[in-house]
Amino acid sequence: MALKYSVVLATLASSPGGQVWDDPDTVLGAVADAGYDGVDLDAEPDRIDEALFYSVVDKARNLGLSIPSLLGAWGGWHAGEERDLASGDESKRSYAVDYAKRCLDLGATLDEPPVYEICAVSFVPEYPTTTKPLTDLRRQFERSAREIADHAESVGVPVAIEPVNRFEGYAGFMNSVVEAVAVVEAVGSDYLGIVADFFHLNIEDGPVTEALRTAGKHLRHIHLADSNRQMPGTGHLDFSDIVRVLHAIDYQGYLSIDCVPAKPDWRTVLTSTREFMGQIEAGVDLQQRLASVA
Ligand SMILES: [Mn+2]
Repeated sequence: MALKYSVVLATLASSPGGQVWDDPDTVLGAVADAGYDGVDLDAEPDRIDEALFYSVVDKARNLGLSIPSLLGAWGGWHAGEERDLASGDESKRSYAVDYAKRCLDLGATLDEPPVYEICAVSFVPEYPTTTKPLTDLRRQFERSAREIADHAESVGVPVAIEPVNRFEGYAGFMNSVVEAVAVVEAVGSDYLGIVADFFHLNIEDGPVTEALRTAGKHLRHIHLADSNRQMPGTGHLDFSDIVRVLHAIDYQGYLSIDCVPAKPDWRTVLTSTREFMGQIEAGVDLQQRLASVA
């Protein structure tokens, strides 16, 4: 079965003219024309004007675009404030949990519940290793994940952990899929899963295909990029192998473009990614047909 494709719209905003909140008709029109199935919107209930948010939701729907995911902002560079789900400071940790709960409430107002993403990111990056004890980070993050998953269940909106590479998240904590699986299984909620971002996986996990199998039934959403965080086809990931694994684990979610910065320009990112993935999928289908007549 054909895979479904979406676009993390925040990633297009780094290219002139690609900011959906400034020009929704142009950006959403280009996404629909390029053959996408959906768009991922920013989860900022306190910052994005409500009327603007729902006008974008309506425009997307009228173009036949679903909203498979809401993107949480966790890094200081992205959020502009401290949102630390692994903080040892209880007031800071609960501030981040409250942000997540408001995002889930926002997701609950949409026709189809989107997957909402959470990450463990320190406000001030420490490299090569965080100075905070890993056991403390794990305990605090798991507590946050459990509180958020409880809320997710009560409002019927799924939540998923995105492991983030050491340069952007905590260096040494929640960087890999296997760490996320451990928290997901410890919490044990059907409403808590995993987001696999190929750029992060390529840095922190083993082969991307192996990491996808490790995520397995917990995989809720994918951030699509090549090993260099640019358009698929420009790095060294084997997308034919990736597509075969997604079929093998019966992945039902979307692959959403998360290529930053959007180069050479946002329109090329849209059209080239969709064309490339279409060719990859067609090649995998042809291989299967050849095998079936051998
Ligand atoms: Mn991502």
